[in-house]
Amino acid sequence: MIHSKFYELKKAQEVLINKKNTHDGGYNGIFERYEEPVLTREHVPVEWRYDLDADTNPFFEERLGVNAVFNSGAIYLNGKYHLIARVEGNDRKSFFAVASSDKPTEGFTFGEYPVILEDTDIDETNVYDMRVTQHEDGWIYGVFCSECKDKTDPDLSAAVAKAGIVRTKDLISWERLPNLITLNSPQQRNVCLHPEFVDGKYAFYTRPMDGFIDTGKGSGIGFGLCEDITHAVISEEKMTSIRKYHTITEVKNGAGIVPIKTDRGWIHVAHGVRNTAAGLRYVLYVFATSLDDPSKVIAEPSGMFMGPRGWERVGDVSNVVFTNGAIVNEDNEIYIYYASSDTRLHVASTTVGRLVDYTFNTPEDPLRSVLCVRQRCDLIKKNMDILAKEKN
Ligand code: M1P
Repeated sequence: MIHSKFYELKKAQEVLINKKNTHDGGYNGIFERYEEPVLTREHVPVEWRYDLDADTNPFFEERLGVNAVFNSGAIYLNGKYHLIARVEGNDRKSFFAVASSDKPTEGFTFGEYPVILEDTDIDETNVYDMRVTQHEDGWIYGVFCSECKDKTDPDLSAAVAKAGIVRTKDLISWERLPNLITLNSPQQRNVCLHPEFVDGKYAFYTRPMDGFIDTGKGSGIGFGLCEDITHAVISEEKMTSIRKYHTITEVKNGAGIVPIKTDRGWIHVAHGVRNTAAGLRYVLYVFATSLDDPSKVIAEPSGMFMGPRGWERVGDVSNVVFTNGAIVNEDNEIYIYYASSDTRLHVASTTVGRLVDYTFNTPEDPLRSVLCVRQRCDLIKKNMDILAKEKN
């Protein structure tokens, strides 16, 4: 007989999954945050964590616990919202799992099994952060970080990050393709496939890195083309959004969501990292690239689009917001799925119109305090004139 606790846990989980999610009441005109996370470790099916056999689990103990559910790819298919989440076991290894819902902000339930990746490399130890691209070639691609121990370095934490590639038509069976090779960058993380061919080739946003954590000479988000995605090799990476001194991207930045096509350009929501006395701080920022040349930045609003707030600041890796997935539906609503502190997954909503307005009408960072004050005083003066006029 199955332990009664199983049914209790299932019931509690159902309540959690179906809990209505509403805006948190904050206002900036740009996006709305939702109060409840869309995925947490409590959303992971009980059957994935417990052994239901009373003989082998008489105390109904959790056997394979889950520590966190966070950085998630996202795709909208046949009217359903799908998240391809990073699920991290208590053993620190991550894997991917698809959770789907009819609604963008609540009701996400995992499928029967996690994503089964083909085991192509005995040295691959961890996989995480899949960006899911519906490509114009008809496939859905997932590009993720594939991590191995750096055997050339005796330091036990030394690792090598590469970009793994899979493709699917149904989010159930996934074909593994060889990892991306970037001839000029020894390591890659935060790689994202552009949804359209560029000059007849597959186009990737990359993040050249000298080391596993440090981007080193890597000056920002790169862009490269390859002929054949089944043996993807990029021989040249151009820079798109670059890191800048004393900005939110000073330490590193990386591609986030698959860029959203608008009539003004491709809009990217990426992450930027700065150092602080309390450690690294990760925020989201926005930039746009040209429709004619998706490597060319044509707008970059100043500063952060979204930073960690309130309880989002606390988790396994505190002071982090991170995104690798967003959905645009047929009503031009945008749902950005972002994780906080490498622990849980949230959602924020906006619209194509509002995001375009933010991207192209928010002033750029003038990069020096004296110019920032001038920028702000110009705004205040404009408003004072409007208020004075209103009074008369
Ligand atoms: O811990 C914060 C994030 O760190 C990494 O991002 P980046 O490569 O830009 O430093 C990623 O491992 C990401 O998963 C994680 O959320």
